[in-house]
Amino acid sequence: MLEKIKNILSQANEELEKVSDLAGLDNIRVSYLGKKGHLTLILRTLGSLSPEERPVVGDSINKAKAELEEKISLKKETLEKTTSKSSTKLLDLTLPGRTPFKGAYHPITQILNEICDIFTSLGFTVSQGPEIELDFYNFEALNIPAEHPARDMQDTFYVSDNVVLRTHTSPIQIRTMQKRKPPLKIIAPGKVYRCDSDITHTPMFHQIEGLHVDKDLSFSHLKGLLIQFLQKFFSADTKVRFRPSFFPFTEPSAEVDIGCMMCGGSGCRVCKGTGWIEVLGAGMVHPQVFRNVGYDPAEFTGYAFGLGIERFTMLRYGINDIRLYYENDIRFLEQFK
Ligand code: FA5
Repeated sequence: MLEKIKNILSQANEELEKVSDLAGLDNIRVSYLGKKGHLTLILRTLGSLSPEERPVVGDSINKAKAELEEKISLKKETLEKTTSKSSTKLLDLTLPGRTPFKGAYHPITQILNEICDIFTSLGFTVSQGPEIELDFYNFEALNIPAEHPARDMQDTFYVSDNVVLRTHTSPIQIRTMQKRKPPLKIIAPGKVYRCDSDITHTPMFHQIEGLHVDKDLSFSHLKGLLIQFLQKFFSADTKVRFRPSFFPFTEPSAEVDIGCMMCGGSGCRVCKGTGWIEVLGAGMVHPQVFRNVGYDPAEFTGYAFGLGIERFTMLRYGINDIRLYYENDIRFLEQFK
């Protein structure tokens, strides 16, 4: 019996020498150490041996099993190393590449760019200004002195007594006019902040300001421009109306509405039954604003307007909750690729 165990072991060693892949190695393991393997079967015959032979043969089988297990595990390590090296060599360069993940602009950025493109095609250039703004530019120079009730129109985040997070993009009008002489024709896109939050208002949102200053500009220039812009952005048959309104920095002032595209003007939830949706504020630059920046209101006239990008994006895509833009839910954002 001991001789038989010796022969099985030397046979296994020979096979281990020759084996060159992991599948072959596993076959050797199963044929010697598996349930029906050579060594296992001998172990099962122990019962038929005499009490004197049993411990000797048992010990020999256990040693043979341990020796074989160790050799198999060493061989496995060697084969794993060479297999991983050869798989690098076998890299198939003809396989198609992995498609890279493609990002996209946020819907707000897409609409902001689209609106900027429309105005730049109409001769406007882009101006920018700081988001943390002095009270002077955000309010005073725009004809909104301290304690004036118009300050309540916008709920302001104060950084200090004299410094605010800008509540609108109108301060960029002042900064630009201080730096440049007319004629000027600018748009000013950017983030603005108000202490405001519900399904149509967020504490941070985006506006685009427009300002055109020259000699002999009138309200009809403003009307013509905004009708052209709104029909280009929404559709050529969009109805536009101007409603008298109030802004301290424009006189006269107007709010501009478009015919509701959801109900075609018959009245629905979106337009609150009126058939109209307010989309922007506008007016002729107030003479006091010109004086505040050193322009002569007898020589120059100008018009200005301001619109909210979130509102335009909601109308374009039929979105009914503004907060969706800022939840960073990839399932929502991916629809705008
Ligand atoms: C203004 O901010 C004026 N500066 C616009 C202006 C410029 C008028 C130049 C005249 C001349 P108003 O407060 O209405 O106006 O805001 C403009 C637009 O911003 C609104 O029509 C609305 O679409 C958007 N808006 C206002 N508050 C929020 C908010 N909390 N979240 C999202 N959008 C808002």
